[in-house]
Formats: sequence, C-alpha cells, structure tokens
Amino acid sequence: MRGEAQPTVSVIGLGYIGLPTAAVIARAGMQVCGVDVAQTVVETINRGEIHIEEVDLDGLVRGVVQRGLLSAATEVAPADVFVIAVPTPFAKDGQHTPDISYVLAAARSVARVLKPGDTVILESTSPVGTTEAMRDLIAAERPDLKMPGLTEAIADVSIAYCPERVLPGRILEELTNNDRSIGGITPRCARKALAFYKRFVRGACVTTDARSAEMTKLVENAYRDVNIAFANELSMVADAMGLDVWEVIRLANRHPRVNILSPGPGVGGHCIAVDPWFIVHGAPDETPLIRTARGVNDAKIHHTIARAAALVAANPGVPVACLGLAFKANIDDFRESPARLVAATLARRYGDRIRVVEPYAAKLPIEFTDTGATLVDIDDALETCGVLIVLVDHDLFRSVPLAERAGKAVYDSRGIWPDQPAQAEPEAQRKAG
Ligand code: SAJ
Repeated sequence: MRGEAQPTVSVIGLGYIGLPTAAVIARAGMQVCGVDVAQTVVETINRGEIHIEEVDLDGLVRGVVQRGLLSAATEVAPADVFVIAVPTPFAKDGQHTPDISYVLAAARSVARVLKPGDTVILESTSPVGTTEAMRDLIAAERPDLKMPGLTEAIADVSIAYCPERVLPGRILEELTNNDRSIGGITPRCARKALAFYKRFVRGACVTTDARSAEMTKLVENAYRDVNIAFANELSMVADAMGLDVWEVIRLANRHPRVNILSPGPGVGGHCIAVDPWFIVHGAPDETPLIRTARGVNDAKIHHTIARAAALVAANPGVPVACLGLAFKANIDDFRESPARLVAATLARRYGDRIRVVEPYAAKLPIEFTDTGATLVDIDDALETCGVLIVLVDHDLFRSVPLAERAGKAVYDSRGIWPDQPAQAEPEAQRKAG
C-alpha cells in the first residue's frame, strides 16, 4: 500500500459523523468531496465554516478547505472510496422499525458513478443485513459489475461495514484513536477497507464479516443502555426506600468487580436510546432484557418529572431553576434530550415560575413558546430561584459551591452536588417518588 497514490474519497452525509470523518480523511492528505442533500450545509462547508458544534472541528474544516483537500457538493461524483454516513432513524410506524431508506438512497447515488476497483463503506448504525441489502441494490443498478458474495470470480468492487464509535464532544480524538471493526462482505472486501482506514486511524483495525460488524455496533450501545438502566432502576428503588443512590453506588463500586454507571433523568441522544431497538426488531422473542432496559430508562424520565414537580409543588410561588437542556454534559445537542422534556413539562405546568439555565442555548426550544418560562444565566438563577432542579451535569453547574446553594430546595437528578445537605422530603414528593 505504501507508495501508492492516495485514493480520492466521497463522504455521503455531512452530519455529526460524516463531516468530522471527511475532515480527518482530508487532513491525512486525501482529496475528499463531502456530499449532502442540504444546499446550505454544502455552502457553509465550502466557505470553510461548519454547521454543527464539535470541539476543534471549526479549525480543522477551515484548514482542509483552504488547502483544497475538502469540498462539498449536493451530487455524488466519481471517487475511489465512498463512505456512507447518513441517518438510520425509526420508520414512522410507532413500532421502532429501522428505516434504512437513506442508506439505500445513498447507495443508489453511488451506484451511478461506481467503477471497477472502487470501495463502498457503510458507517451508519444499521440493522444486521443492511450492508448486504446495499450490495444487492448496487448489483441491481449495475449488472455490468461483478459484486462481492454474488460471484465466484474476483469482484469488481469492495463493500464493507465499518461503524464509528465516537463520543460527541470527543469526536476528532476518538475518530483517530479508537479501535475499529471492519466487516467485509468478503475477506477481500475487509482487507480493502482496512487499507483505507489505516491511512488515518491510529487505533487497531480489526477485520470481520459485515453482519458481525453491524451487530457489534448495536451491541455496544445496547450494553451501555442496559447498564444505565440498572443505575436508573437503582435510583428509583433508592427513592422508594429513602436511600441516597449516589452513596450506595459509590460504596458498591469499591468492590473490585463492580462498576455501576450513573443514574440520570433518562437516556438521550440518537444512539443509545435507538440502537437497542434494532436488535429487538431483528430478534423480538430473544430480547426481553434489552427491551426492558429501554422501558426502565424511559420510565426514569417520568419519575424525574414526578419528583421535580413534587418539589415545585411543595414550594408554592418560589421561582424554579431547571439546570440544563442538553442530552448530556458539556455539549450543545438538545435533540432527544430527557432534560429538555422534563424542563418543558414543568414549564407547561408552572409557567413563568420556571427559569431555564442552558449555557449552550441562545434561546429556548420551540415547545417553551407561550409557557412563560425564560432562559436565564446561572448567576441570575442562583440569585432569584429558591428551587434548583439539576437535569444536566454541565461543568458550569458542577462548579457552583455549596454556599450558593445553601437554603435552596434541590433535586439533583445527576448527583453533581454530593455535599448538598439532605432535605426533609415533603410528603407530596415522597408520594411522587
Ligand atoms: N448516561 C447516563 N448515565 C451514564 C452514562 C450516560 O444517564 O452513566 C446518559 C447520558 O446522559 C445521555 C445518554 O446516556 O443521555 C447517552 O450518553 P453517552 O455519553 O453514554 O453516549 P452517546 O450517546 O453520546 O454516544 C454513544 C457512545 N456509545 C457507547 O459508549 C457504547 C459512543 O461511543 C457511540 O459512538 C455513540 O453512542 C454512537 O454514535 O453510537
């Protein structure tokens, strides 16, 4: 491979995964064309700017665009390697059925420009079998090309599944340093994809088949969901028993083989609350645990609303600060966020008593319109609010010293203030818990 000319690359889908991936590949010296259906996204990137927030991404994109290594377009053009990073949401049937239509649409657009020797890699989190479905679609569109797994001869193109594993807020670092699973439709496809990832990934790249790689990605997020569900269930048990769940977890985690995760107001984001359903959908009768974990994490959102509402009701007339809207700490992503749901529910119930603090928001999301709730900064909230409801563990909130919280009624759903004195629990609150 060394000494060979760098391949040209097309990255289809320029969202939270596609754009950083395109930029990192360009930084490694490859010529990259990013493709997105949104004209505004394409124009933004071609100006060297970005449309999403991610640590250090702005400087990286500006640099590779200025050096002429990254450009964006709305149509797929010929390239040597195609990386597909488009969304795989649920279908609108209310059954948590995976919708792979964006993947198939991207594969169709790639099929039009595919030539012998090319490699097509799917990165989107996908139900098991999607890479083969993509291969079948390309085979139907391009009968002139010999496809891997469908021919005895050496295939004309390589097709592989290589999931990303990056954590929002640490994407650039994790894109380069995390290990990767690389699943080929055939071993030859896997080797071809491996050679590509070796050009910009420092972590170990482990080859396997496409179906195992698809399942691996789903398993990683389901594993985390099940473990968070355990922590969330414990928090509800602790509330029922009048125990401090954080103290219990701290003590239990001193056992050398116990590592309980942190309870929160529920599980948010676009991966952990979604991907387990892709496994359930694939094997509905074999997945009671994964399904139940989803149910527990969703139930925790309603438990949080009930506890928060009981505290608000127990302090009539007192202004209330909801701390955080993001789906997790120190990011600006408010989509699929339990914190946002809890705060909006309180805003609808208690109107202008609710003050929201979210350092990453310029204004309140749409559902707060006409509720009377306002967006304030942390100083304002600490000065004016007698009730504090912690929904996100942003560093800004963690750093509030006890002196500034003393005398306030607090519900800390994230356990960020272990020094907060326990309060006599009002009757209404105990019942809600
Ligand atoms: N959460 C808890 N308690 C915990 C840990 C997390 O309540 O102890 C909550 C968070 O507050 C958040 C949700 O879970 O609402 C998910 O947050 P996260 O930080 O666990 O994960 P994501 O969704 O940001 O990213 C996950 C990661 N997967 C795993 O850690 C197995 C990431 O590596 C994946 O690349 C990403 O999903 C993805 O794209 O699939």
